[in-house]
Amino acid sequence: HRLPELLRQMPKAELHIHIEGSLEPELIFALAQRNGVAIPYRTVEELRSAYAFTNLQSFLDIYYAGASVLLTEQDFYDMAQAYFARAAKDHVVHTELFFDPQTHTARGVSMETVVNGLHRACVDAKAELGLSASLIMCFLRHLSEEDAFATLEQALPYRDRIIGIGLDSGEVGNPPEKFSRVFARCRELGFHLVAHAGEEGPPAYVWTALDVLKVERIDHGVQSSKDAALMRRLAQDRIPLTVCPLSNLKLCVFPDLASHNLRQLLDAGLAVTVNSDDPAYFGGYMNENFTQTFAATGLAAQHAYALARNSFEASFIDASEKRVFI
Ligand code: ES4
Ligand code: ZN
Repeated sequence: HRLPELLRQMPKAELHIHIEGSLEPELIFALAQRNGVAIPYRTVEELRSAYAFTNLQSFLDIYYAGASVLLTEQDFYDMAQAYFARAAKDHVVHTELFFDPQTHTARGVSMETVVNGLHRACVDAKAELGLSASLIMCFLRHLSEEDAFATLEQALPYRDRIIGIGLDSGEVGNPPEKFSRVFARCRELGFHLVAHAGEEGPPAYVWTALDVLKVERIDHGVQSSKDAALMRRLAQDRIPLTVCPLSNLKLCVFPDLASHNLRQLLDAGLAVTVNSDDPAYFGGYMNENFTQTFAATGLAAQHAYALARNSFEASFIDASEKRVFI
């Protein structure tokens, strides 16, 4: 059929992908063996069968355990390289990767190891796949703002390899304003700013991500449809939402894809994008997110064009280069 073919073939940017969430069970096992790290699963199938989530926290527990096999610069390179190869097949031509340094520095892996491995994979992706890729460092919101400040300090020697700062991990009980001081500092340093908000948390967290943290994009933001004034604000200011339909499905944010509010957000004039979030855990990369969501919600070709255009418009590509895509 023509619509799925359009969805698969159209060039697109992916703006919401946690690189640690692209670690497939096969690679987790290979790295565990390479590094002599013990994991509490005997087989790839046993690990995959543990991927039955009821909410965000039930996923995060397994996601952080999976990341524990990453030790060397080559591990980070291999993980990112596998993602880039897979994304290129889905006609992703630009991507902005989240990474969670605190997950690694807490285990004694240095910031240098993490950033060097990921950055080298970004450079090679451009040369070998024609895929442009940049890095967004996320603070873990279940940890303290003091811990985020220490992480920022460790990252400063690599600031020219990091385009932006994000906020992720368990949302409810950890509102954006918990990180107001460190985000103000990141803003002074000239980083782009984004934050997860309104994934499981209330519209109030989207408001404070915008007005206190002063982020340029909202990651997820699907709970915004519960607040009409917030919807008007997002539309008026064309604040991008990086929506992740299969993630929302697997974490039970919506009972099924047909109930997803992607169409409602688009129809309200919001700058919505479609993304994969943690594709190894949520059962699909970019094209699966597009084809399954379009099939379930009855979106059409004009929505596909809008979503692709939005993904480039919402990206942190330089304005001069952006014109090539839009
Ligand atoms: C995440 Cl789906 C999601 N939400 C919040 N934080 C995350 N980190 C990785 N995936
Ligand atoms: Zn996310």
